Amino acid sequence: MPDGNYTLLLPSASASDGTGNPLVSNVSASFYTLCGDFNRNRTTDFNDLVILARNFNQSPRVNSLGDANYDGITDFNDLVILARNFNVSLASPPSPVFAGGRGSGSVRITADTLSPGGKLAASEDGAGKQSRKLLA
Ligand SMILES: [Ca+2]
Ligand SMILES: [Ca+2]
Repeated sequence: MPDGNYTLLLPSASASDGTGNPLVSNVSASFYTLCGDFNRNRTTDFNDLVILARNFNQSPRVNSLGDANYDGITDFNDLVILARNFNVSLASPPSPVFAGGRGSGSVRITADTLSPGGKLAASEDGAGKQSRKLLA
């Protein structure tokens, strides 16, 4: 997986539990990959090199202990990976947007939000802020 920001988007209608109940709402999870970023601060720098050096030629090791290639050993191969990616920073991603655009999920309207003869207008702006207005 190339270095970068990723977002997993799971629309509520696309998954259900064992009895067929759909998800209550859309689910999203953001993550990133940056080879050599052992302390997970989105930058490969001297601090990552120190982590690698402290764990050099040791096993078993995990990524947070300098194992950049996930083979369980922190060694020269991991140092090469860090060196190739040294002093690289990865900016935080923008907010995730579902394929249908913001607001494509459902808006729950309950009886107590409506008055007899009233009409409820629900909307969402481009930044994801929801608003509801009772129309007379
Ligand atoms: Ca780092
Ligand atoms: Ca390794």
